[in-house]
Amino acid sequence: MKITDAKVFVGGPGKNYVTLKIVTDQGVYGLGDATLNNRETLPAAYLQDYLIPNLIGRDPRNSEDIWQFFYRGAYFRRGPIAMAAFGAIDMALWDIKAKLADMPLYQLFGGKSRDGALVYAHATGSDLEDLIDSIAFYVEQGYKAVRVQCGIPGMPTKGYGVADKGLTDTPFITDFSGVHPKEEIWDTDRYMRFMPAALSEIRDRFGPELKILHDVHHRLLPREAAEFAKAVEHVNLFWLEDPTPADDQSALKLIRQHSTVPIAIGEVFNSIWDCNQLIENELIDFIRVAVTYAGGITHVKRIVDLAALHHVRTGFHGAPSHSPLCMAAQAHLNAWAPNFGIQEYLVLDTPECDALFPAKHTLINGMMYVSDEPGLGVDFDENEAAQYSYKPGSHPIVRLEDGTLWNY
Ligand code: CS2
Ligand code: MG
Repeated sequence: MKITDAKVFVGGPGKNYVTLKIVTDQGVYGLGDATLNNRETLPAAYLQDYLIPNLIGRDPRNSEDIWQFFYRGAYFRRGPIAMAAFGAIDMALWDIKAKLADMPLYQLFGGKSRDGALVYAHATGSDLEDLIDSIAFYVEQGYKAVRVQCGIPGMPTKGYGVADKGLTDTPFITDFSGVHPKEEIWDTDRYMRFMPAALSEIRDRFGPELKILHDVHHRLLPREAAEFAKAVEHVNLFWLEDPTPADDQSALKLIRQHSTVPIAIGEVFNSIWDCNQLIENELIDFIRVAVTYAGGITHVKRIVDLAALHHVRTGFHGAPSHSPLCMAAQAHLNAWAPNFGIQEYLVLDTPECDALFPAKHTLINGMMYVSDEPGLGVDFDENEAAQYSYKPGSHPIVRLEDGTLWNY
């Protein structure tokens, strides 16, 4: 069996999805996602210029050797651009393998450990009452877990994950305003004074059952993160996410010394070497990698297996930037993983997105049910794709009030 062609498509409704289609001489094709948010053209170029020419003619069933060829053969290893490009190839090869076996992907991992996988939605508010309304909106829809992000009184600009007033289900589409980032201002003191009490109030309003998650989004220093984690311990959060940048994995020890709040980290990681110390030293409770950014299914399965040895559960990234292909790969891993935790779910469920990526996965009452179709369970409509093209966008950058460049 041989790979005869591979095509890359960039664009989509509200997103610059980077979709790879690998075609074989037996007519079976595989789909993969290389969407690196706000840097989408780079994995696309890596695929077109370097990886695809070395893919043609290979046996698509040899996904491990192909992964090793591209990882070791690059010489300069890792990084989100390369790992997103490999990730797409790997995802597509697993899709082909499962189609050949006439099985949904999760069967190739070891079958189902659960029917439904718990997901969480993003509640957001410009102030606490707005956020309470947003949480109530998702609880009404049957979600059992909700991430909560709130505007901070007096904060010069909105702050992370905050929608304008009255928008409860804001589909966070890419800001296609070009490559020049907008600037936001952050003030840690205002956040530290307001957010712990706000989380407390949310717990009081919604009772003990609701799983409440909060994303600090890398904004605190390790000591501040330890103080914050201690201050919210009584809230019984499901998790506190990215409390401090984890480039320095050992910095997380300080939080563990001061609080039992569950810690979730990993959405910015692209390899097992970014998180092996966090996992082996049990400094986190959830690993947040995404199949696309972290080298595909083959590499993410290694991370999941290491995490399982250390009581660390999965909490795969599922931001609006993720393609339904990445979310499908994660849905299959979520069905299988013995150490599944929760899945972030914010894919744009719009008719346009469904037309581009016809899929059979279902979301009912805050639970994701994986498709039993052979392969990933998602298709890709090239005719639909023809109407989209790349539009440059960028994350904001964040400064402190004195101008210091901070973490977005
Ligand atoms: C966020 C992400 O979903 C999350 O947990 O941290 O949405 C993040 O802001 C984006 O992926 C950045 O591109
Ligand atoms: Mg996050």
